[in-house]
Amino acid sequence: MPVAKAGSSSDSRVIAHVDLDCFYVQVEQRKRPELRGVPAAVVQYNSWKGGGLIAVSYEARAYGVTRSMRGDEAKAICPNIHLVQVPVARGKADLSTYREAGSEVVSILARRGRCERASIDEVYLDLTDAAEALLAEYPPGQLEKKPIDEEALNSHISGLNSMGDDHNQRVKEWISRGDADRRDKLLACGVLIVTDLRKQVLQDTQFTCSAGIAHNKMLAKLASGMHKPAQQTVVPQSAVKEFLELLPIKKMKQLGGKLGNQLQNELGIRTVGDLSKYTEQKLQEKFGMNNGTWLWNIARGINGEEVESRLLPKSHGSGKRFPGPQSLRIVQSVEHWINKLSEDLCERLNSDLEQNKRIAQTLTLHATAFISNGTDSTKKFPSKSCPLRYGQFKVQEDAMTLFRSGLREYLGFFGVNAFGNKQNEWRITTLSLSASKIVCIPSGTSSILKYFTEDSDITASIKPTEESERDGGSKLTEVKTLIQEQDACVLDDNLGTRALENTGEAAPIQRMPTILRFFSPGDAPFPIKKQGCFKSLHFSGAPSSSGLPQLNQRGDGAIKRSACANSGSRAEKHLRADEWKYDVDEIDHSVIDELPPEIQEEVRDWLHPRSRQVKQRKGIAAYFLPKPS
Ligand code: DCP
Repeated sequence: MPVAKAGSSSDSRVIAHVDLDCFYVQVEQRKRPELRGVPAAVVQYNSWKGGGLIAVSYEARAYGVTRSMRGDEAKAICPNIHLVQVPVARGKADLSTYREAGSEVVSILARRGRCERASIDEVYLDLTDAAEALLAEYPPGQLEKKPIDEEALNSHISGLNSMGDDHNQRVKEWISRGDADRRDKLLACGVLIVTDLRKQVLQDTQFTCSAGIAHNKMLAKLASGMHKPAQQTVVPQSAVKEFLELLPIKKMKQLGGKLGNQLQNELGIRTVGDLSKYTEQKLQEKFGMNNGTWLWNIARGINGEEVESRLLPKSHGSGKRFPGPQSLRIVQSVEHWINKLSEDLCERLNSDLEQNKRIAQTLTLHATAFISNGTDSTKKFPSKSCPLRYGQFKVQEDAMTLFRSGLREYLGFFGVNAFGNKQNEWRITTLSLSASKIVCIPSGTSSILKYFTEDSDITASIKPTEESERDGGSKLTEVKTLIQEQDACVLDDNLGTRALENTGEAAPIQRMPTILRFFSPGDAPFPIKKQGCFKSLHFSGAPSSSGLPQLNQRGDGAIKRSACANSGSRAEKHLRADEWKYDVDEIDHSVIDELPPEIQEEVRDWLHPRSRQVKQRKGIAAYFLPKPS
């Protein structure tokens, strides 16, 4: 749900959205330079009709090739197109090369400001500090004297009528105008900074990217898509109204779905200009206070959303599609693929743990399904979540429990018994697993780290509570045979990373392993003794710039969670204010006694940060930034 935030004072920020051009294609072009400058596309691991296209070069787009096509279709309209198959591992697309390439770019972009990795190939930057510093170097009347890079002169300035031969001259004048207001001057500095960054990305990685520069995230994102590839677009405050006027509301973030449909169907609103004609009160009456204010704001280009300090992905996901006749129809086939997805997911969780000292806390299973004889296609297979236990077999086991729980609920919509006679009526067409709620492990907790990397008996003893879930489950004696029968000609599809980002997570179905409760944000149940009984404490996520939980300034026992981010001064200023709160004295120490002996001491130390020397920790960027030469 959108959150209405005040936009006041946010219009002096300098925010950029950087998006790599036809990203997977560029990664393949770097591996095989002969693919540069020619029509090319990356296709899914799926040979049916030449495979589904997931990334298309701009040369191929000129022939009318689009992402929604299959390889054969693309060849029909562009016979000389080069189709490159996405790398494959475990019978499914392996996106690790693309993820790593994305990290290379992030490490460069993060050098100039707060950086939020928004997807595999998209980044938001808050360049306000850098722009202010640059502006300070050039006092009034001096900015025009700064030599301007040719690439910056190719920028598109929204609202500036600069068509024709004098484009670069007009842009130059706009950038160096002595009489511009401060906000425009800051944006002009943003133009110069983003130009430098894009050039650096190209030089170091061989990738081109496009960018949008504006006073907020929403406008920057919309702007980056205006001129592609390898271009940048600026939206000054004075041009916002015109910029948004004819924009279809469906292009706005969060209006692509239900709320957007409601606006269209119930009020006949097609464009942002249409939306801006409604008063805030009217929108609040129709859509509630929060949504109403948010809609009123976005219609005016007001968006107070901060750029979060995050260089690493928010979640990990692994998924696969089973289209048409390849749909899965027996539990054993589902289990086979869940095991594959779990392997993939665990590999990434382990590497995140090793490299970045981060752990994920929630495992979610998503699936799409249909009932072969069913008529009601509106019923969706429910996504199911539970606390994530580290170790491949545990993930496999928990994912199967989630699947059975989801299947039972899904079939319940149709009055079908999940594991009864009619079990063959269901079909699964996509399966995916995601690991989310990722937090950093406090620095210095090396034995906690070990606990997560090993398949410890302690976690093995914490089994999902819904034993009954297993009753109708897998009796896997002949799995391989069954799989061969059913999935011999499975066509593989890469689900894409985006699909896994926003999950509607259901409530946990099991009690949290004790150790996980130490790391759990949200409403995790942390048992404390209170008048002889247990009560739950509310933890809410609060990144801090240090690697350790700390007492707050008031010394009242509030703890701040460690941030997985670089700790620049501005980044610190914008950390969220909510905190993990507990009263140290109220914690039941028997909880600690449950932990493996080697970590008990560390956890005790952690719970009493006052007695602990808080180590200065390097920002997470240190994991990415190139070593000084
Ligand atoms: N991707 C995917 N499945 C999708 C959409 C995208 O696997 N349904 C992958 C391939 C893309 C990458 O994500 O290369 C980035 O997606 P974008 O939407 O940013 O598209 P591109 O970078 O390919 O092209 P553009 O230059 O239009 O941004």
